[in-house]
Amino acid sequence: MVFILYGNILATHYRAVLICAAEMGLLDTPSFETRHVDWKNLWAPRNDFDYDASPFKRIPWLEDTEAGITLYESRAIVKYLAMNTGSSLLPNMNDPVEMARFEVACSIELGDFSVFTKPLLYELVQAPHVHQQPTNQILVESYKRTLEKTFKGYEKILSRQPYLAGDKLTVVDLFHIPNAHWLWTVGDLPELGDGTLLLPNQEKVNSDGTLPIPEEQRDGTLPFPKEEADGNLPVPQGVYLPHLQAWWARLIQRESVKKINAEFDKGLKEAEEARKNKPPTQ
Ligand SMILES: N[C@@H](CCC(=O)N[C@@H](CS)C(=O)NCC(=O)O)C(=O)O
Repeated sequence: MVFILYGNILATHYRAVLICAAEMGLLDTPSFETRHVDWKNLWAPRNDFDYDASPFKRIPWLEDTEAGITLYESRAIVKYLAMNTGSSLLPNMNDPVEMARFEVACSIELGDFSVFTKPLLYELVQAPHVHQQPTNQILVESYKRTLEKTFKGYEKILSRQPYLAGDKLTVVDLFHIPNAHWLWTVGDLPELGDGTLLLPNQEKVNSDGTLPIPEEQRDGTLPFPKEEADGNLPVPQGVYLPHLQAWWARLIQRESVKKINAEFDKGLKEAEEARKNKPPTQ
């Protein structure tokens, strides 16, 4: 069987599939190939685009040459690859409780996380740097405020279990990485930590990998940034969400994640060089 994945390393959804494929041990095997898609092919008004492969003219899409099918939608692609490879990154499909917990996690990833991080990334990165449009600060503030609430919910979940669907890593944890990583590296997701990859003090970690609940939170409340004297909420520097930050540190340090994120960093630098060297348009 050969899977051919079409995309571009700068595309967050393509990167999510690559990270999961790396975790499944598919990379650098004869069963897995990638094909670069230039943004021009997506954005230019061309009629020769293969809409059967990707009806919304977006990346990624996947061809399975053996089954003779083409799939789009990154999350569906990942689940398809995981089923085909018997990956442990999926729950046990015959266990209704495991499946339900996994579905809950998939639902919050899409409905509470990606739906806000994707447009936030657009406002902070793509609008100013790719489309030469001003960043809409009102939208930025509103996405960030909603994400603060999302991350407080994540903190509660992750204080009970090490991963979003339960005790083990699943694809849904990995789906978060591209958007979160890009925003975090540009400094706009302080909830994930200060960038120094704080790993929890090993002796303080519970045997199941979770962090103990700190003394001051035993009453079940979460510390919330207090209002500044001028009535504004402070920039959430040093936000104390230790279980969320430990989860993030665990994810970001996985070999597969480091490898694909390094390819992304390289792709970003190359794109920046190409932009600088482009002759100015008349
Ligand atoms: N829901 C889709 C979203 C795919 C998507 O938005 N891809 C972006 C790149 S990350 C794209 O192709 N953008 C080009 C465009 O919309 O013109 C998925 O999960 O695959």
